[in-house]
Amino acid sequence: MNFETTCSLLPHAIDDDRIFERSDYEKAVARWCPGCGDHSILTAAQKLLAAEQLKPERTVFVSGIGCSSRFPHYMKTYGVHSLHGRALPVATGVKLHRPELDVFVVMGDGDCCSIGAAHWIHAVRYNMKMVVLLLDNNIYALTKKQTSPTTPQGTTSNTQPYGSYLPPLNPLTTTLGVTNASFVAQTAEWSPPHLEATLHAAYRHPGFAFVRILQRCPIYMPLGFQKAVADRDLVELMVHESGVQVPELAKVYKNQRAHDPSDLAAARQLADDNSRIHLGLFFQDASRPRYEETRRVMARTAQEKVALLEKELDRYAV
Ligand SMILES: Cc1ncc(C[n+]2csc(CCOP(=O)(O)OP(=O)(O)O)c2C)c(N)n1
Ligand code: SF4
Ligand SMILES: [Mg+2]
Repeated sequence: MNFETTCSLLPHAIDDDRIFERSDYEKAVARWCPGCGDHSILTAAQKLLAAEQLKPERTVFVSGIGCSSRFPHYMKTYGVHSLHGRALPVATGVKLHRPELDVFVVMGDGDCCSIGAAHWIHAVRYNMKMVVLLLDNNIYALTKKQTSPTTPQGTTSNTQPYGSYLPPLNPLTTTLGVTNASFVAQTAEWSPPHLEATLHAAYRHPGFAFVRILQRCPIYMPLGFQKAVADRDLVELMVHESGVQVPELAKVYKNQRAHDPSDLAAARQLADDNSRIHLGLFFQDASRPRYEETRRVMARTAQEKVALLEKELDRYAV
């Protein structure tokens, strides 16, 4: 586990008059391949933090393991590059103990939908306030082209050289099927205006904001999503006054569908429709209960903690 801190994040350096530029959130030069969709997601995240003026020392990016999970290394905030599939339990712990922090979770499709699937289901139900980004390139990229749960049927890979046999898992219908889901959106890294608007909506949501970001991996899935980038007819924008609003895309995508994000049944039906790639907000309900409201760990001073510990130990004194 790699806990990242820099001197500039220490409390003595805090000055509340600070104005943050996007560059204030930039850290190491990203080592992703040229053309990797992760680059534009990183830019969008840094722009969101600057737009919202999030304090670096009050912001945490948590990831698992994968190409996408290198994300925290490139953000000048706190970060935990944890274990494969374990980003959500780590983020849950951070949020329970430090509810005042802004928590962002970055996972790949293997990370979230395979080894981390059990955590994913329960985290959706817990509905703790955090922005959760699924960087879905339909492949295990870090481990060099292994089939993931979202790999399209028939794709040849190093683990399934004759083509993947099973139909892929749909992260949207899965999330929308979990009790207490409160925000489910889909966007694409090749449409920065849509991506940025979606991240804003997710950040403003008072609960677990799940965003599936379709992400190109030109190395191991060179054809994946390329058709949709070249042919805008394959994409359909979901439009609604309560949805993700991107007026400048009205002329870009001629296929548009009115969808009211308060309608869960319609959201599930739409998420199950594979005729086009739907971009937008499938579902939002800001009133759903949040786990941290009932299970918040009370803030205590060090002395109070020691006193409570002593009291607990005294119960076993003989
Ligand atoms: C417990 C464990 N199992 C397996 C691995 C090997 N492993 C590392 S990353 C990865 C898959 C990454 O794919 P994904 O989550 O889709 O991220 P991407 O690289 O595509 O961004 C696997 C299987 C590991 N590091 N730890
Ligand atoms: S292998 Fe694919 S996902 Fe990984 S950095 Fe390269 S382009 Fe991105
Ligand atoms: Mg992947």
